[in-house]
Amino acid sequence: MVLAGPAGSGRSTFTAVALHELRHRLGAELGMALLPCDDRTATDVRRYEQPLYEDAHVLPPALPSGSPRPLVHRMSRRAGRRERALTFVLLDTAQRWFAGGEPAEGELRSLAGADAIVLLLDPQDLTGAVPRPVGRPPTADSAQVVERVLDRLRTAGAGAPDRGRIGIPVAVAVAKLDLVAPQLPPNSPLHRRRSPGPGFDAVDRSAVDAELRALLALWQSDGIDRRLRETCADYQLFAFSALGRSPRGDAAPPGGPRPHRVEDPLLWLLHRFGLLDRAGHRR
Ligand SMILES: Nc1nc2c(ncn2[C@@H]2O[C@H](COP(=O)(O)OP(=O)(O)O)[C@@H](O)[C@H]2O)c(=O)[nH]1
Ligand SMILES: [Mg+2]
Repeated sequence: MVLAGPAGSGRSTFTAVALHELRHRLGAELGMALLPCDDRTATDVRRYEQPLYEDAHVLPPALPSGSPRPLVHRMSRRAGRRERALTFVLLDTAQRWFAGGEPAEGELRSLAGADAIVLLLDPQDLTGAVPRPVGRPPTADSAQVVERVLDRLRTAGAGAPDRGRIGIPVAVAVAKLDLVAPQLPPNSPLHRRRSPGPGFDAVDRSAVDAELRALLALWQSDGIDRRLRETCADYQLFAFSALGRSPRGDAAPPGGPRPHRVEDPLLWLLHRFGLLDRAGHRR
């Protein structure tokens, strides 16, 4: 799974918090084990977790530094007598990949080999969602990054193309939902928490997807949705907050991350890849 998005959209924070949640909370809830496949992954995961969970510090903007390395875990789950397992590879991307110009060879290779994409949108780029911070560089624009990623995915021939469209599952997620949540109506499905249990909630999934489609239109960003519909055979819209509230400068919010729906894109993908059944449906 390749994680893409503009600089500062929260890719590295998502990586840290989603892995932490999978290992410490969701794993037990879903009856699932997540084990690093090699020492390098174990060391790299610590570089993501330590600042946020131990040093109470936001992640350095330069993470991942150098050539991004995939984090490789074995994910396994017992369902009845059978064990289902998959190799879960997460690649947090370097910003320069999506900054424009010709795609580099390493970039195309990673995209061509990806089984799934998680593509983050920064709500600060969506007109009318939250004000765009002064000084945010024009290269850090979510709509532009969506264009580039879709373009590169097609060039790389990711997945078996489906009638000319990108065949692999694409999860598109509005990050930093805490910035947007106060303006949402009280009955918005985005406020809801996931009902605990070892399943994938398809009803909640379609409510959230529909809500986000409506919100993108409201935020004058329905061009993004149109583009996704034209180019992706299998995509869904998500929204999450990894931290739960805004950091103050470089200090992580007191008490550490309080994520909201950060696991949603992963649960959808685990469902798509056969590791997780729909809630109430057991194989
Ligand atoms: N309010 C809020 N800020 C966040 C959240 N996730 C990340 N950020 C902040 O957004 C900035 C960029 O995050 P980072 O993960 O480094 O983005 P990346 O460049 O895409 O890897 C940092 O200051 C983070 O603390 C969130 O859930 N809510
Ligand atoms: Mg980063």
